Amino acid sequence: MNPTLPELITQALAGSARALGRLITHVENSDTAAQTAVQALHTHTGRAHIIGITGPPGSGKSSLVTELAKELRRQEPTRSLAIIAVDPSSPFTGGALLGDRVRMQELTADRGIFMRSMASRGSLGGLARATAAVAKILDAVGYERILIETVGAGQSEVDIAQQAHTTLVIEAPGMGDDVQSIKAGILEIADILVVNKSDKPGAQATLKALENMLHLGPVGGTRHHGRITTTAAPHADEGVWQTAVLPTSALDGTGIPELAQAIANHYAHLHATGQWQARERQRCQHELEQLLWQAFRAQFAQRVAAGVRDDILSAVAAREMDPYTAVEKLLRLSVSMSNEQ
Ligand SMILES: Nc1nc2c(ncn2[C@@H]2O[C@H](COP(=O)(O)OP(=O)(O)OP(=O)(O)O)[C@@H](O)[C@H]2O)c(=O)[nH]1
Ligand SMILES: [Mg+2]
Repeated sequence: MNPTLPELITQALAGSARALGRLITHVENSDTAAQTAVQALHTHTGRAHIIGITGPPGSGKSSLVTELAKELRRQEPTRSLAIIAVDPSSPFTGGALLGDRVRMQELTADRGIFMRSMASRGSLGGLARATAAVAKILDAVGYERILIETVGAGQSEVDIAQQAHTTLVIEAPGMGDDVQSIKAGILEIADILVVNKSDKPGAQATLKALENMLHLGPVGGTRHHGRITTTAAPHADEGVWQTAVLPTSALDGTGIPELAQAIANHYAHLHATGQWQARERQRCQHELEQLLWQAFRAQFAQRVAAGVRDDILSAVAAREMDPYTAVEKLLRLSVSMSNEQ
C-alpha cells in the first residue's frame, strides 16, 4: 500500500531519502499536498540559508550552480546542500536541459547534495508556490543550504527570488554595452551580481557597465547602498551590505571560490546585523500575502456567481457603473453571501 502524505512527512523527517523524493513529487503535482506538507512542516523550518540564483536564459546559471555547489561542499563539507532548478521553459530548451542533466550528474555522487528539477506544471504562480513548499520541506528535513535556480524573465521569477535570503543575479558578456538591456529592478534584488562567462571577450566591459549602473543608482532602497567591491564583499562593519560584482567562469573555474566566499559572507552579514530576522519576517510577509490573496480570490469566486460578476463587468464596460462602485458592490455581495452560509 502506498504511504499516506502524513506518513511520508514523518518518514522524510526521520531521514528517508525515498520518502523525501515521493513527498516532493506529491507537492509538485498538487496544491492540496503542498498545503498539507507546509502545515505539517512550517514549525520545523527556519534554519536553511536559501540562495536564489536568477538571470537571463543561457547566462550559465545551471553550469554555475553545479560548480558552486561543489565548491560550497568543498569549503564546508559538514553543511548539506540542496538544489532546486526551476525550469518553466523546459519544453523549449530540451537540449540545454540534457546538458544540465549530464553536468548535474557529477553532483549525485555526493550524498550531502540533494537535487531536484521542477518542470512547469500549470501557471507560473503555481510553480512559485510549489517551489516555496519544496524549499520548506528541504529546510525541515535539515538541508542547510538551498540553491534555487530560476530564469529571470517575469514577475513569478521575482517572486521566487523573494523567497531567498541571498539573491545572486547572473549576467553574461554581451549585454554590457547595452545598459538598457538589463531589466529594471534586477539590480535592486541582487545581493551579489555575477558576470559569468568571464572567459569570453567583453566580460570586462560588462563588469564595468554593471559597476557603473550600481554607482549611478537608482539603487537606494533598504537592501544596499550601491557601494561596490570587485572582490568578495567583506563583512560590512557598519551594517550595510556592499553589493559584490564578481566575474566567474563555470567553464574554467575562475571566481567560483570567491563566489562561494561571498555567499558565506552575506550569510554571516545577515546574522551579525540582525538582518536575518528582518529578512525572515519579510519572507513570511510575502508568503502570507501571496496565500491570502490566493485564498481570497478562491473564496470570492465561490461566493459571487460568475454570472453576477459578468453582469457587473458588462455594466462597467457599458459605462452604466463606475469601477469603484462595482468593486463596492462585489465586496458587499461576497460578504452577504458569507453571512448566508
Ligand atoms: N564560455 C562559457 N560558457 C559557459 C559558461 N557557463 C555556461 N556556459 C555555456 O552556456 C550555455 C548555457 O549554460 P546553462 O548553464 O545551461 O545556462 P542557464 O542560464 O542555466 O540556461 P537556462 O536555464 O536555459 O536559462 C551552455 O552551453 C554552457 O556550456 C562559462 O562560464 N563560460
Ligand atoms: Mg538552467
